[in-house]
Amino acid sequence: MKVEEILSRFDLGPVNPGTFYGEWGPTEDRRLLTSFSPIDGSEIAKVAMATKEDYEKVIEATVKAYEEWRMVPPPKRGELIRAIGDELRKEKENLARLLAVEVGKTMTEARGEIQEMIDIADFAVGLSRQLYGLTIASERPHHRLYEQWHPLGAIGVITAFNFPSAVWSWNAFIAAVCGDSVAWKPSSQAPLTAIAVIKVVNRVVERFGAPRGLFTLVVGSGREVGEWMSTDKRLPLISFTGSVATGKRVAENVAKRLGRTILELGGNNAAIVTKHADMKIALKGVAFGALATTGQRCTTTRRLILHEDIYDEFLEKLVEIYRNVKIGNPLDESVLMGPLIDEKAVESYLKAIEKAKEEGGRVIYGAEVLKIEGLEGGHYVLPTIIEAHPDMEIVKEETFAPILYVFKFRTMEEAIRIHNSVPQGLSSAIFTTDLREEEYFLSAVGSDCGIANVNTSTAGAEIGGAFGGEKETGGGRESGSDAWKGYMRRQTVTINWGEDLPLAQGVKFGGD
Ligand code: UN1
Repeated sequence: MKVEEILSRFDLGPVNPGTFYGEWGPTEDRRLLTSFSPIDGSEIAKVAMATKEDYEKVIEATVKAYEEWRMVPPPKRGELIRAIGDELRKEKENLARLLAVEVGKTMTEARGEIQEMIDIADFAVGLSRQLYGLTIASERPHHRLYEQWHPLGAIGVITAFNFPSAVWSWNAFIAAVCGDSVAWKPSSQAPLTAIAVIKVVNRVVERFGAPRGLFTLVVGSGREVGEWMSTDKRLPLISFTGSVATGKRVAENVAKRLGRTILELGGNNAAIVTKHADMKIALKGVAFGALATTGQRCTTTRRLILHEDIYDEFLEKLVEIYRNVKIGNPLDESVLMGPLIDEKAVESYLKAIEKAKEEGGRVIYGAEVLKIEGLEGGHYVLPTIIEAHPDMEIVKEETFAPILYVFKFRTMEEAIRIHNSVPQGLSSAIFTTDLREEEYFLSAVGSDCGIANVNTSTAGAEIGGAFGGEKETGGGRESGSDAWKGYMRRQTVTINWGEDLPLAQGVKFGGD
């Protein structure tokens, strides 16, 4: 399928409006953002960026939608999300293709991302019949004490290029069944995917007669739109996915107005492979973790901690896998690794390798920029393995590229010390068949991450669990489990149905 054909499926032209506030905003007299394909560097289409006035319209519409939506019974909200899930099922292949062209994901991963949206829609539908609070024993006679959960408001969601649609849906579908409305600022590197998603979703919103500003869109620079959103008191919650540096800025802005944040920032995820590991599983788990999405996932395996007894053998086999990775056009179903997102990402890749070498690291595979015939404008690199030391500065940084740093360990204490020695704390994995090693890793002195996996990759979490991490990863949780509570306000209710007014803690007042 040609790019033009994919664009036409979503009614995307050469220049597209970048704001949606119940209707699409203007393109005239707007600064234009160009979306380039990382596959060959070609221009896909342009998008009009929001002015402050456009932004105001978006937030007004989102707030207005919330005011209506909050009184719709949650299971009715769920019906809308179920229909959105069905619409996504129909559009899965088209959306996946557009996403692959815009961010360079392989087709299987692009389909996986749309599937992730469908899955969270299903989860949200079930959730819409739950949203339950506790009833608590009251210390007073004829009193009932319980908690209920109310919608929070219009919320702001800021997403990154690497999961340009799924991360929005983790937030948006959960928020919507909770009774919130959602203003979305997508990544400037993936505005077309966002526009297509909003179009698909709003077909259903319209059909249902749901408020038209329930899911709005505002494309623009982070410096402007991100700043407007994080300082906007009308948005009680900002969910941000991106770098630690920008996340800190968002957190500061939102904290200044005592708003809430859900932060999903950098990861620097490690896999520990012990001498008791099932080699086949460990090799596949590490390779997928390090290479999927060309090393540009928050959950990418960036560090490999190998037991000394299996060190040489494991690396030899891993290098063999790396050698056979087919790199190229991600639309070709046989390709395993596509391009990096842009030229800047290639520079960061080269810079990190240089720094690693300066600090004493030894490249054992990769460290090369690739030019692929017919795709000369694309941003391809060889996946890279570097023998490193845990004290090196570069291994504490998240470089969004397929670079894997390898360390050697002897004892589990040492493995965990290396594992936990970075500022980030998102995902982690251990490969072992030994119960003691596994339990040690999962114990309070084990992995310090929000996600801890056994015999499976650091990447590729299911939507049913809460997603997020500790330390500089920001502490936020999105997606499944009880992450929904972050999108609602808790109200503690005390009801006195007696004929007296007994006070708590035995306090006497007046004539008692
Ligand atoms: C991200 O990279 O921001 O666990 C999200 C995974 C995916 C989500 C990654 N399900 O790798």
